[in-house]
Amino acid sequence: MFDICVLGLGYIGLPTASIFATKGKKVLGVDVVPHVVQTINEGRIHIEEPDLDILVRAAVQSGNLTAATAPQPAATFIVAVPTPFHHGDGTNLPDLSFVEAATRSLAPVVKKGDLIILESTSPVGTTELMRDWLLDACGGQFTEEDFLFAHCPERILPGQMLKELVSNDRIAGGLTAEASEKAKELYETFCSAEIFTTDARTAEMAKLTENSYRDVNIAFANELSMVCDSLNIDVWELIQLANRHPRVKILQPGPGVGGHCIAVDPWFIVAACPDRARLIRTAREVNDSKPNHVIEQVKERAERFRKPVIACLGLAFKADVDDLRESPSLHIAEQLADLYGEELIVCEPHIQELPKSLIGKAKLEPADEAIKRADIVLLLVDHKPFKKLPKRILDQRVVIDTRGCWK
Ligand code: SAJ
Repeated sequence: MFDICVLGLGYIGLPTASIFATKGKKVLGVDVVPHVVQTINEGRIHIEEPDLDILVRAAVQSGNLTAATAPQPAATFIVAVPTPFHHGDGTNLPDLSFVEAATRSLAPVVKKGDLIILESTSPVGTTELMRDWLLDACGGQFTEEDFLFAHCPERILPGQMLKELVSNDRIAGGLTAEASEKAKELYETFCSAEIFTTDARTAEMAKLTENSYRDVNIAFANELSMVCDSLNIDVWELIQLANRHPRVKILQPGPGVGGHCIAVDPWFIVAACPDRARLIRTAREVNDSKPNHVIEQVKERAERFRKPVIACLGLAFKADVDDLRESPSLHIAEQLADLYGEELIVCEPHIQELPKSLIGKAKLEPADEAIKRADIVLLLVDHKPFKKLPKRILDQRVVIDTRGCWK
């Protein structure tokens, strides 16, 4: 029997399963995609994250981590599957189908006393739903006293996951006090920071609150940047000066907010309390409106060229990662490709091939070469290599720097 069975071997499940394995736990990692399972069993990885390859190889070589497409009996089950949203009528609604499927898939293997943990970021009440789904799938064989359920959200920052996995404080929110304690003990295996116990609903809301807090604060910066464009004020200088106040700490504007967390999780609060979560909804709308603002800026500056050559620097959703999913920069590049066709050059040091959506519509080139040919240089991601470019190569170019990278 396994100590831990982790369902979902993505950005959260894979590092979590691997770190438990390197701490001596017998871990089964489960993913519904056979290719993912095969890759991991070969000691390799299917996603990019600094040093994750080393951790997974060590975990697999130790014999403590194996992957499979279906769960097997274990003392603890950790569900770390995606919780996206689907577009509802004027709002966005959580899609819990992956959590439900993963939970129901446990029915053939669970036994009395098992600890079942939800790690996926989820709307308030999801841990209770998991309990109901599992009991239902078990067909009356068990009661709720037979299992321990807890929500233990992750907080790790893409790009620094392995460090943060160990050093970030965590929250363990059980449906019972015993479940919270058992979950806390489990994460103490590798977490060197504090683990706070609470109830499941508070833990669910805490995770949503953290990402909404950041979204609201980025929205403030993005709104300021749009206001400053109208008032002809340099927003970067403005923020730098305002932040000299001892109680002001404004975040940085950008081309929009991407990734799978900050642009998603606030909707779970809005969906639960649409009449009350007004600021959170507006922040989402402000951040989602930023890519169009950038496109309008480009259109305005491109008017004076007959056939403007535009270089887009960066496609990733943030600096120094290769993740293009849910990236406002990619969205902007796609829109510009439709507007300016072949004359669009994209530069992304973290990829070797153009993403599918840009194939045949734009060219992928190193930044220095692209800038040489460009009339307009649009900086979308503040990757380290872009920051290091010599300023003089931007002379005589129209520069739109959405990140304040070259200030
Ligand atoms: N961004 C700005 N301006 C800023 C900061 C960020 O425009 O001043 C943009 C980024 O460019 C990016 C987006 O926001 O498009 C999100 O980036 P991020 O680095 O703030 O966060 P993520 O999405 O990589 O990770 C977040 C983290 N949450 C918080 O910092 C509260 C991380 O700790 C969570 O674990 C992760 O979401 C998650 O999985 O929920």
